[in-house]
Amino acid sequence: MNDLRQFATPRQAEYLAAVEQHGSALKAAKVLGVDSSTISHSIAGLKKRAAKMGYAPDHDMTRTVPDGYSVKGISTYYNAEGKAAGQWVKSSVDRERMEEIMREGFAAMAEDVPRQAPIPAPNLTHDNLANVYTFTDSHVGMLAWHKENLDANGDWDLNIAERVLSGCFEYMVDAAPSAKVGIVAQLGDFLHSDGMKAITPMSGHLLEQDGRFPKVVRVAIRILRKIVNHALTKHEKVVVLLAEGNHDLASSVWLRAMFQALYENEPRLEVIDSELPYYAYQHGDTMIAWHHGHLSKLHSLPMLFAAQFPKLWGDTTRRYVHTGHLHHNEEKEHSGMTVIQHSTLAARDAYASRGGWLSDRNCKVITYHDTLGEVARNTVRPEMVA
Ligand SMILES: [Mn+2]
Repeated sequence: MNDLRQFATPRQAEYLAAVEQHGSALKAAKVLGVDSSTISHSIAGLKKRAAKMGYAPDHDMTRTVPDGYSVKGISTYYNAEGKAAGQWVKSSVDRERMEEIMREGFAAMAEDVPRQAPIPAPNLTHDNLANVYTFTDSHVGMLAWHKENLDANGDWDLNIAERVLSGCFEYMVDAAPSAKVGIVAQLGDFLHSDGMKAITPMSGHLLEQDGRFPKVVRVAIRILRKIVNHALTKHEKVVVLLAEGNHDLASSVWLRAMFQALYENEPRLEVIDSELPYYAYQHGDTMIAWHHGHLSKLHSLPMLFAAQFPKLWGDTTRRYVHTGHLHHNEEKEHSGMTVIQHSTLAARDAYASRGGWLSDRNCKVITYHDTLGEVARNTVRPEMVA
């Protein structure tokens, strides 16, 4: 069936059939009880979409392209009699539609992920406490060379990332109090690049990447599984945040879908299920919130969280929001909420070194009491596990 109907929504198909049956949009509109302009706008929209896919028979365009692609250009050459004698159809990827297909794909893929078997719970934990293990801007897949950042420990590649990230995380877990709740706060930019092209997804900047993207994905998943499983041995309840960062807009989507599926049979684990990159968790009278830092400035976070989570805000008396993105430490107590910007464990790539952005490398576990707020803190540095 090579006509407009193949591109139509059910509603548009109904309009097309009615126009065909009754002879005009005006007559069809009367029968269907809608305005005739509704029908003509709808059919005009349909023709536009069909043309984008390569179908506009009035213009000799009848060669369509697959879903997820759009027609970039068609050139037809006509013979002396004015008849179409040949045609080039050039297609390109339809970004919006590709993203939609990708999201559908992630959801479908997650259905087949083998489920992690439940891990036995620890015996004794402190009911009032929640540990927040923050690691942000890990940039797994980034390549840094000590000759370019003048840091003796300044190399960063897939192997080093795996060793440092899982090592520091285990160090944090073992050093922290036996809290009932453990929150694994992966605060975004966990993956350095977001697809087969080593560029940032938002602005297209070229990235220094170690290895092929499928390899980066495997290492990223392996690190996170190891970390989450280790947290499950220490805490009665484990909450996992897989935040969106500006380097992993799409990858954070499949990470959340995947980890929800992977731990579906683990009743002690909860993945924070939000596609809005502002996240919050209530621990008694303490509100713990997160935002990678790519969309809002630090000083505007308290008001924004109050507006986005009014009930949680009103229910709590101690409030903390954690961010990353800028790779250095900064902490300030605002009215009603303390804003904590975290450092990163990753080394500096040539881009950051040449730009002069120097920062200390560490990760922190902060322990929150349900009524008293912050009561303990541990800092772990890459050298401690090297
Ligand atoms: Mn970032």
